[in-house]
Amino acid sequence: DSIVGTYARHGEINAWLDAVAAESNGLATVETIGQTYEGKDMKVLKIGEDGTKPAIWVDAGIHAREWIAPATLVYIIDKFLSEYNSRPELNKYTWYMLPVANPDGYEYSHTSDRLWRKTRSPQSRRCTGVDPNRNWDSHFGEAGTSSNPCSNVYPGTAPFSEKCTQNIRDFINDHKDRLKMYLSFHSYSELWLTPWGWGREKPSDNDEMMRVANLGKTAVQGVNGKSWIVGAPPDILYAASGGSYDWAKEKAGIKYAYTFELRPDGNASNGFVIPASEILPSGKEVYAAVKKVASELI
Ligand code: 0X9
Ligand code: ZN
Repeated sequence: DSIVGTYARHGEINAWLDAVAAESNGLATVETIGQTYEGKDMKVLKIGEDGTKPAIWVDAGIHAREWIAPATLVYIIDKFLSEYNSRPELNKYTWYMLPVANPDGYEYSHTSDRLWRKTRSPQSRRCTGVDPNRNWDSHFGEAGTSSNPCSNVYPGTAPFSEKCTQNIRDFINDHKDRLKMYLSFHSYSELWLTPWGWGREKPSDNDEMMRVANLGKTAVQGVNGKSWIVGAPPDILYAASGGSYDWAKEKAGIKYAYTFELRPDGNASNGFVIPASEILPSGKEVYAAVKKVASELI
């Protein structure tokens, strides 16, 4: 039975990726891009032929407690597998999907602490974990971080101190010539975050970043009426350095790099914990947006 629409465990998601790839008649394959600190396999689903087409990367679950993000990406993968061959905006790309980018933290949020955010590598005698969305080599350790290893925004001792960010970095670097877009799913607040996260400076192609983001926002709105806010983190949320999408654009040279903050909206208190009945509506609106923006990249 399918895990689509459920908050599945990491092992269930990995097993499901293997199963859907095996049943896909060669459309999809699984690549293990490495292991985590605790030895868990990080599995990427590749959809479409590898090595020729332009490519798009999508990850979810960099933050452990943001369960709607992996669940939304699982929904999207399921839709892709049935619609990829018939939709030109999908099949002109090869897609690389990583539903759980921080498996150690994700499992810990299931077994021990529902609101765990970070990785699970020991950092001091008392405290565990690095914020994997502060651990990338883009303005490392600047705004929105803390040097206290017990903090939820502790960036680590150096960029890419964490196995999970290293593995993603290495895969992306191996494919960066073909990667046109980098998407990262977080929660919550219903935001479409444009570069840069680290400060108020804007990229030279900011108008194009905003054009595509606003098309995505409109696509989201068309499904369930949700009105996402589009903008750069320092303008609409808070500045945060060492983030994955900033690295993807600045260092890997992937032009279109966005972070989504999924359901619920920013008025929710403890919006990390939302009912599983939100997964399908979230999946539908985000799938519509991903399809729309994929047709718009130049
Ligand atoms: O703080 C974060 O990492 C993200 N918000 S969350 O509530 N999901 O933790 C925002 C990240 C925006 N990206 C960068 N600032 N690089
Ligand atoms: Zn997050």
